[in-house]
Amino acid sequence: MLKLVIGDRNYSSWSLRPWLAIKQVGLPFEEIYIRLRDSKTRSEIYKYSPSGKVPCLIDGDITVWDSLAICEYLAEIEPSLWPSDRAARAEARAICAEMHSGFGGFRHSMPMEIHASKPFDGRTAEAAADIARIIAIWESCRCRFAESGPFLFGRFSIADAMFSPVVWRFLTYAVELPPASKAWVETMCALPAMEYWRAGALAEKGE
Ligand SMILES: N[C@@H](CCC(=O)N[C@@H](CS)C(=O)NCC(=O)O)C(=O)O
Repeated sequence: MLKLVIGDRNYSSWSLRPWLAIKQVGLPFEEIYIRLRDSKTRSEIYKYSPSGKVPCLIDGDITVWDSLAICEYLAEIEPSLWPSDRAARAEARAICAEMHSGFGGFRHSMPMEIHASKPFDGRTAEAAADIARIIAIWESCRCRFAESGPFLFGRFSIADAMFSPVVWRFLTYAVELPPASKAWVETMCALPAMEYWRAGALAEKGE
């Protein structure tokens, strides 16, 4: 049985990505939850993850850390996690890599905080430029793949998983969206797995 080590649902945007991918393809897995920002966090994470960070996937004697590497591993088990068309797959990989390595201004000044409503916070010039680029990516995908389904490349893929924390951030910081992007955000919010994650984040607040 696969084991996925994750952090807080409210804050751990990196954990959400592979967690959503694994839920969407319905692979059975055991979830190991580690509370972040606690005196034991570091030692607990190092029991599983050599990088000292979550998420981390354990499959028998194989350990995979880092969200994108975990998603790639899941796609080896379940290839439908990437678009089947080579050009679409290349583009999906490119935007996932861009998400994984970029948008530092946005990620730094507008962190994932599902509990919160902060409509006026976080809009540095760098964050605004990142937001514009993210919306351009979503609009471009939705324009071209709308006929194949409601996700970025039609059916659900790792691209949706990699951008899933941005959904919560845009709601927290009340980012306005053009219609196609708004529809994609609504599709994502309606996924039972996303609802489950959000409910878990809200429950953490009461702990
Ligand atoms: N590049 C990594 C980033 C992972 C990361 O930064 N994880 C944070 C939580 S979201 C973490 O484990 N922090 C350790 C800590 O809070 O002690 C990935 O994609 O998985």
